[in-house]
Amino acid sequence: MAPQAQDRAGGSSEVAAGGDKPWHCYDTVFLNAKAGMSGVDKEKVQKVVYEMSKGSRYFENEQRKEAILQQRIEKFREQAAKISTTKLAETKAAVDRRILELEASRNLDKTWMHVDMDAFYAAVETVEDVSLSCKPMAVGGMSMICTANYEARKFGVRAAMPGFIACKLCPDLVLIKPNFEKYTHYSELTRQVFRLYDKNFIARSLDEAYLDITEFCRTESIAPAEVAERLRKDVFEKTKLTCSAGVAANRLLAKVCSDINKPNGQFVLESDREKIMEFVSKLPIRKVSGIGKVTERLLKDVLSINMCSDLIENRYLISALFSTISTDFFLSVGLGIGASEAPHEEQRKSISNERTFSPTSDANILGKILGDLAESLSEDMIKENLQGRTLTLKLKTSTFEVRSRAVSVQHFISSKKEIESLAIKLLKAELPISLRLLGVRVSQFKEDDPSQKSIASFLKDISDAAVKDDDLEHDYDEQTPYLSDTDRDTSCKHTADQWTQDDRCSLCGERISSEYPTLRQEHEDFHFALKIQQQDSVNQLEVSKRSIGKRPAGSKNGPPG
Ligand code: TTP
Ligand code: MG
Repeated sequence: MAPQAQDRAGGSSEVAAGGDKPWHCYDTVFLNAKAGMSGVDKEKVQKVVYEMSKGSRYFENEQRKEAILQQRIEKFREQAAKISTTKLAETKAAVDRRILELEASRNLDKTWMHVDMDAFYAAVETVEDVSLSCKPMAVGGMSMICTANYEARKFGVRAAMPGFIACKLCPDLVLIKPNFEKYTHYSELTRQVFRLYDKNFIARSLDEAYLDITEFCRTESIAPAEVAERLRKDVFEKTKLTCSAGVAANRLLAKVCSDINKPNGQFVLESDREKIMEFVSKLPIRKVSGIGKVTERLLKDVLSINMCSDLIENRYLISALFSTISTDFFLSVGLGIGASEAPHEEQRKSISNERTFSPTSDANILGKILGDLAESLSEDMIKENLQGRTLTLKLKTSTFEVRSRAVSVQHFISSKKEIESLAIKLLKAELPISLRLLGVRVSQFKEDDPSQKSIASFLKDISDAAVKDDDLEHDYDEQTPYLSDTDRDTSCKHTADQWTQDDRCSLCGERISSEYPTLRQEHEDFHFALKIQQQDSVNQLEVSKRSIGKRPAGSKNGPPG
């Protein structure tokens, strides 16, 4: 199937301006369709999402972000308008040379497979309770769901959507609390299979991995499509879970391919230059990992770049507008060359770690979280032999405002002590503050060339200096609000004693067992959801109550009476 055939809901650039349908202007991650959502009534979903979120802090934050993005688009437009034909002509020779270099680096001898589990968390829950198999179901809570099964996706329910909106879209939705231990266990089982095909496979998250199957195809004398069939069968036998696979000459394309025939399917893109060029000519830029909402909007709205091949058609303009490193990335995408093949692209620019938690302004708790983050970041850096000079602290306030604060030091750091002390200093300057997320990032590695600007820093340069929001830097995470890998593994690890001081909800007096700290978060989320829903009808309130009542066995707290 051609990638275009699967094109899903578009960004707000595609929607008409508000008018009597204000929801048309509200573009949020909840509207980005995932696999299994192509038949969804987008208009209906958009309206429900708009009606149920308007007035909330999340909604206000989305509007603020949209306004900032508009400003950036305008600045970018002005910048583009200033590019003279002389300037374009000047870039011509260098760009054409670069294209030749990139072409020369194209490697069609490798066969990469990207494997991605289908509706992973939901599928694991279903394996353990088959009665869920025919019901619309999502894993998560009233404030946020991690994923939904394909039955629920038909209603527009998707990952990162608040559970109370999902319940409105699909009143029979069953909500299951996440159990990360289970997902890690099943992930390990899938990895045991991956190892048989490529012992050096690259795990990207709990549910996806890249495998270099070149050697396997050669030694077993079988075609890539057959390897994909075999691997998917092996994964199923081991786990009773289905997965989808994409095969191509590089990782970038293999990832795009694994999504084409989801769920329980596969797509093989032949390692042939012409076939690849044809494929990218129909591939919307947003499908490429690394091109998020912001980059998409800049390229689409200002430069009318929609498909990956348009990046090549507009190569001189791109080169005049973007840094060398970003231009390289865009050209590689336009040529269907994996970033790893393009010289200089493999190098890692930063390493980070972040955690989401219940909003708190307790400086001791914030300090403790920073200590934990510094420790695991330091461990990762030591494992990867990285040392950096810049420490960035990311903060998300309880009102969803994202800020970042950075400090650069003379020497290179990697120890927990150094990271923690710099991060604490940055945090102290912000106190008092109520936060729901903290993150630490180290960059400016020893081997970095500071003259090379990343796309994020470029976009930052053209942005309003007064704007402190670092969302652009997290363009890749534009599927946010999202539990990053780190969050997924740790968000349930609040120690019970954080809550023992107060085991009654201050809002409704409900007793909350300190044995189940995550239930407290759920409970608080429920109040948050109720607050937003007060603007809606009583019926909607009933829907939420029914849904929260569907907690799995073992949950001790029901909805407040
Ligand atoms: P995905 O592979 O993006 O989604 P999925 O496996 O549930 O569905 P499919 O691949 O069939 O489209 O993510 C893998 C898991 O990561 C998912 O099961 C739950 C978790 N996750 C979150 O916690 N938050 C998110 O926003 C997303 C997208 C995923
Ligand atoms: Mg998946």
